[in-house]
Amino acid sequence: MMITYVYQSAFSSDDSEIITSGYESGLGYVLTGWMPDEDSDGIVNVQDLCSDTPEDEEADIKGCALSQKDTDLDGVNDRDDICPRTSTSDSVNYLGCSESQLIDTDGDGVSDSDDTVQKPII
Ligand SMILES: [Ca+2]
Ligand SMILES: [Ca+2]
Repeated sequence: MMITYVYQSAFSSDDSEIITSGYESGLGYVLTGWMPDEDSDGIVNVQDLCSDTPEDEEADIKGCALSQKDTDLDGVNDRDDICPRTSTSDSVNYLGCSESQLIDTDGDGVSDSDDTVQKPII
């Protein structure tokens, strides 16, 4: 027999688990699932790529907060990295910026490494 739920919801009773329930005609509300969420980031453990997500940060759909990611692989996490897209061959300062990302020859506020239109220097 196939059960069709006309309404489904997910909630967490104490933030360490995600419980799903549904409403089935004739039965009322029924429990449909339970999965642990140990770091309470809203992503269940089986889908969470980053354990121990800090409570004060929001996790993405993979369960990772900015402080747990390093998108440009420069050794500085995305929360602290003010220079995204650093070349992997460059060394960086504590803010995740390489030497070339700090140079702004035309003074327009865009570093030379990201600047596609250099203003003429007069
Ligand atoms: Ca997580
Ligand atoms: Ca960087």
